[in-house]
Amino acid sequence: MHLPRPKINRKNRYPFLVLLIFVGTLGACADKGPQAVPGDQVSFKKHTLLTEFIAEGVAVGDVNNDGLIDVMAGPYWFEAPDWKKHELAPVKTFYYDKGYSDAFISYGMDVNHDGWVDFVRIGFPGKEVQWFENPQNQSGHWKVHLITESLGNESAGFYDIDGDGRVDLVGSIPETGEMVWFKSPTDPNDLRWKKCVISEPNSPGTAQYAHGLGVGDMNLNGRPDIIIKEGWWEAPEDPTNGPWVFHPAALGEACAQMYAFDVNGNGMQDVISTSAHQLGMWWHEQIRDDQGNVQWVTHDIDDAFTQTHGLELVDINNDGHLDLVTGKRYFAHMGADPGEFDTPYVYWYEFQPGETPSWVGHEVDDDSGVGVHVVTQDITDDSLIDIIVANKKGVFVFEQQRQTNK
Ligand SMILES: [Ca+2]
Ligand SMILES: [Ca+2]
Ligand SMILES: [Ca+2]
Ligand SMILES: [Ca+2]
Repeated sequence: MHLPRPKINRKNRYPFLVLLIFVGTLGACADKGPQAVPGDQVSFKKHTLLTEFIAEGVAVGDVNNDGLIDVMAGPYWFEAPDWKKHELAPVKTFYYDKGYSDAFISYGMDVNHDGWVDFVRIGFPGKEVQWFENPQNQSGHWKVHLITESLGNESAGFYDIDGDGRVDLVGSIPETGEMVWFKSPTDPNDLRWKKCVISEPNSPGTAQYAHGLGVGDMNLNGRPDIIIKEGWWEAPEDPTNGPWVFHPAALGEACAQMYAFDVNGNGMQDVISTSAHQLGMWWHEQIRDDQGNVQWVTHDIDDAFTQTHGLELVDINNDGHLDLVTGKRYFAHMGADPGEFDTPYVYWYEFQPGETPSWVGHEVDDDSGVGVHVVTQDITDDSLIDIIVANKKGVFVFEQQRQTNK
């Protein structure tokens, strides 16, 4: 879900290599991996796993170790390929128009190193984060382990901060105003998630309901920095050595996930974000003067729908350019946000690089939307990126398919 992002546009760096690979791909067998296609040749087959509101976050992983990737959301896991529903925790009733669930951004990883994927679940913002231990095909509810009693920022999430190949947890402690990361356990005999400080106390972006958080390499030194709309913390060589240095930056309005990405290919990272509850998708252009002073200029990407509370940056059509996946967080504030009653779209935006970069919007679905995040990963073993969401409409898999021009 959050693999390290390419630092700069590879096409600009290695034009001949890319051309050779592209030509080679055209002449190679189809099973060598997905080919680059224009966005209008991409479509998605909708799988409805559930039409009840149980969660606004979702995770994937091979729960029963049969080689097929399954889906986990709220109190259930859904068994591929027919998405049979299994309880992993007691089921509670939530109402889409009256409140929230207890299952927000989620992630599938083998926490205890026993070879079985576990389910890590952020609860309501500012509340607990837990991991549910996969019972290795035994029946019954999964054993629950507490990671932290409190984690704030509505886009807290899962990123590999220390580069050990295992994803860690990033978010805030609202009570102290600290941005922190929790190192995921590396020793099966010590399953604590060690808290490491990123910020000084009373820092921006750390409130219970703070909006906007991302992890990306802002200064292109190969380390994952922490981005909020008020600026970014520069990762030190040893990320356990906090607090990290903060660089103030005006990175726009309240938003969801944030991504460092050199949108205009000039060797300086820009930042992409989408409004959590209002209207707007933006890229914030980094501009430096001769003295090295940095300014940020915000550009609109699209304004097709509101409540874009989940955003992913991923190459959907395999053309080497990272695209955007988002949608409406249906009924995010139970009817109080602008456009709450509008069509709950899921969209992907095909990136068109250049001096004036732009994105072409493609509709994925018009009756679901996203939760507080959106998962983009191939879960059907055809190397094509699928889209997985859980929100107030239910739980859905959008399986990528390709049309070929014949
Ligand atoms: Ca499976
Ligand atoms: Ca496990
Ligand atoms: Ca740039
Ligand atoms: Ca692309």
